[in-house]
Amino acid sequence: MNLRKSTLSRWLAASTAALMLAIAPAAMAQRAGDIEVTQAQALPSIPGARNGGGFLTIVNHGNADDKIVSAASPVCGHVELHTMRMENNIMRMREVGEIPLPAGKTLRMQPGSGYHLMFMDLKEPLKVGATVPVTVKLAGGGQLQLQLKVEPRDKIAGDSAMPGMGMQGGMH
Ligand SMILES: [Cu+2]
Repeated sequence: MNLRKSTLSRWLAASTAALMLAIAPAAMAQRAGDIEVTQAQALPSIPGARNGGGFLTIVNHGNADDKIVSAASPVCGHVELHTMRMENNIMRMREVGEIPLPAGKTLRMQPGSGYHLMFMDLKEPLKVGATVPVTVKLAGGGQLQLQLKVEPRDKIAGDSAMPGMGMQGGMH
């Protein structure tokens, strides 16, 4: 009896440890060194569109500048680093080689202007409620394994964004 009991409890302890090991890397990967992702979201793709947008809120807790140098995801052919701005009243996106993460600053990617991740050649549409696994590589050597939540536009970077701000560029 004693033997069976201790075998069972040992098995339970072992499988609990295995489960925790399986969960821990995903949870901890939101942070790599001084770089912490506090929000990871994507917009639902427009019907028929082959591209989609991803938006991160990233805090650089450190004293040294860092930058995003590349990103990848299994949901699409490849991920580009983009910036968006108004040029002669037309919204233009262009690819950039890197996205800067200045020391001590928070980068809040938002639809309508500035930096975003662009999912090129989506394998299937991005729908609200889905998650998009994305690996982000940093110049400092860090790597983030993220799960971007597909959410409606008004929920993106919404925790401290001011109402109406960030959308105005797209209205004119
Ligand atoms: Cu883009």
